[in-house]
Amino acid sequence: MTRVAVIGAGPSGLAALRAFQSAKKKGAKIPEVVCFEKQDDWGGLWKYTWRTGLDEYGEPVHCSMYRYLWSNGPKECLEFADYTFEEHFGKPIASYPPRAVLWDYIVGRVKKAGVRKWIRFNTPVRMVNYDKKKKKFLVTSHNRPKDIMTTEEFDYVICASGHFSTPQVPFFPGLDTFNGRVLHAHDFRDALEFKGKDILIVGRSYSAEDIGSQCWKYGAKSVTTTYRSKPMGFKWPKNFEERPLLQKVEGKTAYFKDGSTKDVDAIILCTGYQHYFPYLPEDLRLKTANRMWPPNLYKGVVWQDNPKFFYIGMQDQFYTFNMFDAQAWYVRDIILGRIKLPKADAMKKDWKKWLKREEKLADAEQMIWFQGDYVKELIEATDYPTFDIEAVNKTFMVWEHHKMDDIMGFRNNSYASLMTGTMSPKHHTPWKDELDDSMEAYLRNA
Ligand code: FAD
Ligand code: NA7
Repeated sequence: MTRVAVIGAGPSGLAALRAFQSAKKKGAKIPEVVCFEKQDDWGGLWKYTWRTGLDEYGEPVHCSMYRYLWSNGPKECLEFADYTFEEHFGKPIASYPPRAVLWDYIVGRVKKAGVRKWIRFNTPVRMVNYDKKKKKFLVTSHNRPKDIMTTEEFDYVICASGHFSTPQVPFFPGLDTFNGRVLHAHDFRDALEFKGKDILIVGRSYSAEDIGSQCWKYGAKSVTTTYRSKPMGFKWPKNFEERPLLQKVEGKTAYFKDGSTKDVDAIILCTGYQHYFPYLPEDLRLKTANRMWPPNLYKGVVWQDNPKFFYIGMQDQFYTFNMFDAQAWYVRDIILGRIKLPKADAMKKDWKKWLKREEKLADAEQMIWFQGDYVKELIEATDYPTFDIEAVNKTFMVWEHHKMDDIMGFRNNSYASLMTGTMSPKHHTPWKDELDDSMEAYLRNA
């Protein structure tokens, strides 16, 4: 029997499981699917843990999410086309759910699909090799509770282990003698730790924006962010400011590129993540920065040098859950023989065309339209339920405007579902005043 290994049970890996299960439900004969997951539960980054550093087995903690995290984009843009929020919660809900609500939603679909039995939890993949003679992958995994390493043969491998977990940590002179806490966003958990403190945030992207906003919301005395390329440019509240790049730290004093200084209590490095696959050999390993079109992937998923090896979710992301679905359905259909791959040179020509277009993208709006076009192309090739991509792009545009208008208030807006047409209700409490991020609080009717 044909065997498929899926590495990771986050939203991307779960999309792959759901894709196969949905084909089976429609009567197709599907391969045996085995999903390896290093954590003790599913949901990937959305599965919160208080742990940082190493877990109970000595594995690097995967989670980069923190308490009080609310969706940073409208839920309407990430909604599954085959399982709506309304179906899951039994009623329309507001547009920027906290982490626990989104985790519940992700998990709801795969519970319904009954695919948990395909997953081996607490089992990190240690190595994957391709045996050219046998034309099989040898996947070595480690059952941590039993401490047993096993090597098994698979016909296909889908790598869905995420790329926002291994931090990218630059050094600034004086960090080693700084008289306060220094941490990377990956290890940030509870904003209350920084209540009453002056904090410095390095970076200008989503983590910097959101961790800075959270610390402000939970009572930091001041938030200073420092940028390398350009400021974020939002209308920040009065104790929140942006400065050019940090040059050095002396004692508790931070020195910036414009010659200014600021005394701070803690430094949070929101400097991004690495695509890091320690379990992959050279000939299968994707090497890329965090970008909209990582190279060497036909249709963004097929590994050019071995088209029986796939990646899901490796792009920088505006689109998330439904893009992972589009990718998973596409990969499934290649494996099921429903989509025929072209020859190697034609695949290369195709992804290079996308790469060329990506290199010219000038701003977030162009990136959104680019990613929308990509998702559309994949969806048209499979039986994943179609939805109005242009309307999703337009919702993203409105979201961007809402952020520019009011960075601490954009989450108070609501949008219409692009799957059901239902307008989402407004949340009962403004985001900046709602300190309780539990599912019960969020789902409570006003
Ligand atoms: P992940 O969620 O990272 O899942 C990968 C899985 O692979 C994990 O379960 C991990 O344990 C497992 N794994 C890793 N290595 C191995 C191994 N060797 N063997 C076995 N298993 C392994 N997206 C949004 O849509 N909205 C948001 O508001 C949002 N906020 C975010 C906030 C933060 C702080 C971060 C870091 C990301 C955020 N994202 C958000 C983007 C996020 O990347 C996606 O939502 C989604 O989690 C990606 O899913 P994934 O399955 O590709 O990766
Ligand atoms: P991103 O989006 O990859 O951004 C990384 C940021 O880190 C970006 O602003 C970079 O600056 C900055 N960076 C990286 N290296 C340095 C150095 N050496 N000095 C200063 N600044 C640096 O990662 P995020 O963590 O923000 O977001 C990842 C995901 O988490 C995202 O999907 C969200 O939904 C949540 P640059 O912009 O290049 O000047």
